Amino acid sequence: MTGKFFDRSNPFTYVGANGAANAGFRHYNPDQKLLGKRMEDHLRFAVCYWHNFVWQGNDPFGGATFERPWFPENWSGSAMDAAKYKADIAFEMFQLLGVPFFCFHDADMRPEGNNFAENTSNLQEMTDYFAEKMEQTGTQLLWGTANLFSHRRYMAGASTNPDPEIFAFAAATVKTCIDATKQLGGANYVLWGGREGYETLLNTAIEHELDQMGRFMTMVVDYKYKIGFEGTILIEPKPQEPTKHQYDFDVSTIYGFLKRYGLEEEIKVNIEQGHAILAGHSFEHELAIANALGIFGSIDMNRNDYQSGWDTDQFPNNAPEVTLAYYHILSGGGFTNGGTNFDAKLRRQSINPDDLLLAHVGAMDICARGVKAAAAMLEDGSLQENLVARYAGWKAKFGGDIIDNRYDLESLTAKVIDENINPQPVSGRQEVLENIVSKFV
Ligand code: XLS
Ligand code: NI
Ligand code: NI
Repeated sequence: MTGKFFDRSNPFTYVGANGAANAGFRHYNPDQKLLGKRMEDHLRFAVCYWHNFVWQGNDPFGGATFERPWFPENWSGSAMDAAKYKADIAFEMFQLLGVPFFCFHDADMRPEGNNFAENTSNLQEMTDYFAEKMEQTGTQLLWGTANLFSHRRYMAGASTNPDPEIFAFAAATVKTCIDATKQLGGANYVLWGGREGYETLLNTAIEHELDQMGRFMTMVVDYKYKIGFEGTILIEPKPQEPTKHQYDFDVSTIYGFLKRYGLEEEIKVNIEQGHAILAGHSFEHELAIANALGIFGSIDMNRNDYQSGWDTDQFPNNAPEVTLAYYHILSGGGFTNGGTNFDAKLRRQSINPDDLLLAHVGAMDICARGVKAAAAMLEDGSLQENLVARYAGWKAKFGGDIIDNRYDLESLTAKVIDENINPQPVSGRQEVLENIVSKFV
């Protein structure tokens, strides 16, 4: 049931900054040290299973374009054998790319069963198969997740569904996926609320749905402790698509949700570049907010098409954007359990197997270029120094006293009058700071 899929057998290597495009990595040099840490350990790259090995190239106007041998219409054996062959190809790709991690949904790795029991036994068989492949190749799991949005049972949501039986089915499915993630030593478990939102308020009880989602998340956290899963639980914000209004709109909204349900110490965020844009933010805005609120976890490094506005999940290729993202990640101390997942898919005309590989090579390289620039910006320290100088008043006695609650409105008013306080504006120096960034990108 095999047959060669990729035309290559040697992994891509670092070819240096003068190497030809598509010959290998021009920036990604795993062992190179940045800020005292290996580049590979800063970036913690992961390849996603779904867009690479499951998505067939459909768009709203056309069907499959990719014709992979493991797709049902091209496969003559059993669905389980197709899933195993697909896994063989996936792990071959992880090795050719030299990525340390991958990510999966249950629905990506196992054939869909006719009921919950079949789904679970299919998942278990594939989890055991993945465990063997991971053992053989050394590839690790960044995160696992459950697909609670594709099947029609979830059309009105999973944990926020009006039907408690669907809530139960979703909860049971997540339990099996956390079990699989734990078995495979996953560093995180992700919850993306694909259909946790609504299409119309005419049929939606928002407060009820939020309470259901809070209950669901609490069950997930309780179960994590019960089984001793050591990974981090992450929620992935996205404002819309597929539902018109999604509850996990952005990082700030998620923080409010976590606070309301007492989960802010338990759950962090997996921030996707394209979702940040869809929410009307920049990626670095979302990263900076997550750092400020103490809930930064991991990233999905895939971008949108800026003209169409859709979540097109394209591979990253914008050096300044990627640099600013890693600048905020490194400023916050870098990844711990998290990493850089490419939740990215090819354009549907890119049908050659080699396109899959080279898309990732380019994406890894642009991230390496970004993280090198970000590390250089931190080492240079000018931006940091500017920040310290800008807020210096708050470190001095007067600012410190305000923060320490030594003043109220009346005593501040008295001080302004007594000391004739008449502050003068100072420059924000935005262009000067942008010029500093340009020096490194
Ligand atoms: C979809 C999301 C999804 C999550 C995992 O827009 O990005 O792919 O990352 O369910
Ligand atoms: Ni997405
Ligand atoms: Ni994503």
